[in-house]
Amino acid sequence: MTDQKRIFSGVQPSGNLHIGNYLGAIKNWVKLQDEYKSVFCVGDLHAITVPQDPQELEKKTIEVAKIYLAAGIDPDKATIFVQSHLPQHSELMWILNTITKTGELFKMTQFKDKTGSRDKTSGKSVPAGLLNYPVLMAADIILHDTDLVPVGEDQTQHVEIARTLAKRFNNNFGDTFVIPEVHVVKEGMRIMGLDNPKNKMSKSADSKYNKINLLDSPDEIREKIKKAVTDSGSEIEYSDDKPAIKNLLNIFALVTNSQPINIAQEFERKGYGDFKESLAQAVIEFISPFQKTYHEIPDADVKMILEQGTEHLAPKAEQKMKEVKEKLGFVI
Ligand code: AQP
Repeated sequence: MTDQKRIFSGVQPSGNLHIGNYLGAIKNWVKLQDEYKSVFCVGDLHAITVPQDPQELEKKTIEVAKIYLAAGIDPDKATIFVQSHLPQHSELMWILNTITKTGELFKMTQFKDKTGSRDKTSGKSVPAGLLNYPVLMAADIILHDTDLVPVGEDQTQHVEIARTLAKRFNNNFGDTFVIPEVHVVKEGMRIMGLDNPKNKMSKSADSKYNKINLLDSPDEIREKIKKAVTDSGSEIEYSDDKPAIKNLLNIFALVTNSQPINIAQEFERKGYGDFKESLAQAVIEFISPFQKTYHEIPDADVKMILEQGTEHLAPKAEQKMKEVKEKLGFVI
């Protein structure tokens, strides 16, 4: 099917994947792989925008790919690869850097969040890679002629930059790139931190009580949900006035395939204790089959699938870069 649309997305191996990554992104990919030509990367180049332990990074890279497979990404339908295995990502990023305005990057919410406590005014302690992260993400997306980018709601701003840069390159040098669209599932929304419903659940959060990892044991899950912050009062209500309970209800609904309002009604007359116990049970039941599959997949199989993914994508990526260089006037 030559006119099948393409999707591209990825996760950075920058820590333990959590249910926010799954519910906001990976779950959606599993559905979309039947409908679209799908490419999913493990974003190791993105991960090093903040310091990583090299041994951990290697381990996490395989772990993330294994999580994709355990979650249901089928290598017969979708291509999985490691970002750094295709040098064209970094090469295109440099070229896109030259048509990106620094002002466009300084206003990115993720950049502001990740540099919040650092010395932004002089930029002394802010790695340039953190600022240029969206340019690399734009290169990832447009290198593969992506039509749709399925991401969590927190990443929509970055897809917008990818659109801007693809359009700008096309305007300056002639039609080269497909203009990608963002694809966000409403239900996946933004899963917030268990320790603070104002910030999203995040791999790099300081506290382990921020997130439920996909590979957490049942005891860890129970402990984290027990410690999750709640709102003032004791009512279980699905309301913006109760952001902590709203977040827990969203998670409950997503893992049980139901509506948050219905769950709130079910627990109307019960206390936080009962609610949290039931939520922990629901999360454990949701995660257990995934974990069983995960532990059955050998690392060697993952490595082979990643190698095949790179081989599959390389010829088209090389061709695209040749076109880009010709348009720029590079001697080929
Ligand atoms: N809390 C979240 N709720 C819904 N979706 C989320 N995603 C991340 N956090 C949530 C989605 O997961 C995909 C992969 O994210 P990423 O690894 O590229 O980086 P991220 O968005 O920066 O995720 P983290 O967990 O916060 O990682 P760190 O802490 O390393 O930066 C994306 O589609 C994202 O939308």
